[in-house]
Amino acid sequence: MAYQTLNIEIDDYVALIRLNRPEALNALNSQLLSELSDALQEADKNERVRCIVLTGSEKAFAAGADIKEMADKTGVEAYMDDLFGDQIDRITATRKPIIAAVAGYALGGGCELAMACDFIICADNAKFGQPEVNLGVIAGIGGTQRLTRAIGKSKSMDMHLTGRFMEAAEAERAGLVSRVVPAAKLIPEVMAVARKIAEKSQIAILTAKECVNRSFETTLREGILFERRVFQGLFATEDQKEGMHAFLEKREPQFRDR
Ligand code: CO8
Repeated sequence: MAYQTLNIEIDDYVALIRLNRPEALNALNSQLLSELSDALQEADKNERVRCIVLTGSEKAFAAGADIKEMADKTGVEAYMDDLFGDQIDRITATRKPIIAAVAGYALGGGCELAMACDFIICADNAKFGQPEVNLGVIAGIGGTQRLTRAIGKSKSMDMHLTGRFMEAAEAERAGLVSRVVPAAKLIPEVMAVARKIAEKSQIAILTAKECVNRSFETTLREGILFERRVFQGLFATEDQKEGMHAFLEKREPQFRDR
């Protein structure tokens, strides 16, 4: 499908999705979010895709929700439209792994979108922030919840209440991002990580993602039980036999998603 606000390339079982509204620093409007949720659902169904990379431009991953589009909405319209609720739910329902490759600004909804991905690798010029308080609102697609889980209450409160920006080095120290790389190497480095993921047994990858995400939704006891059952279930796959026998035979595994 052709999209107006996204560019998509698929290569080596990795879909690289670029947000493409340079005139507004990739601000998230309803068209972009709707196209992105459609594109992710397509990628989930596409057998040529085993891992997804979501990125923006060198200057901005996304500078937040589109303020022009939202500015004059009434409270009733925001509520009745369930402003961005449905689209972000569809985005987070993606089953294949999504890596956010963040360069430049990831602000407001942009920071929240990056956090809705499975993990974030950022460039050394990245700047994260939840500056919605400066606009008289608060985060609206998970920022108060996901940022707090990622970096703890004190830093999350600091970000949400002051609206300050967090640079890449602090984001790595705080655990918001998994790695920081030089800006010029961001896409090649993230694509290499994505290709590594794409080489593994897909059932192991998909269930690992589901189990980690389950830890945010349930008690420790239930989460551990869920993981245990999934782990045990994987012994019914050919990929488990192949992975373990390849190790014992000192060769590379040939996973077949069975
Ligand atoms: N919405 C709409 N347009 C934007 C946005 C935005 N969020 N951010 C930048 N732009 C536009 C500017 O208006 C400007 O357009 P124009 O040239 O037509 O005037 C163009 O992008 C370039 O921006 P600047 O000239 O401002 O560029 P600078 O380099 O001077 O500054 C900044 C870059 C610091 C990123 C600055 O643009 C800025 O502060 N942007 C707004 C950041 C912000 O407040 N984000 C939060 C938005 S609210 C939000 O995200 C709510 C989340 C909850 C719902 C989420 C749903 C997706």
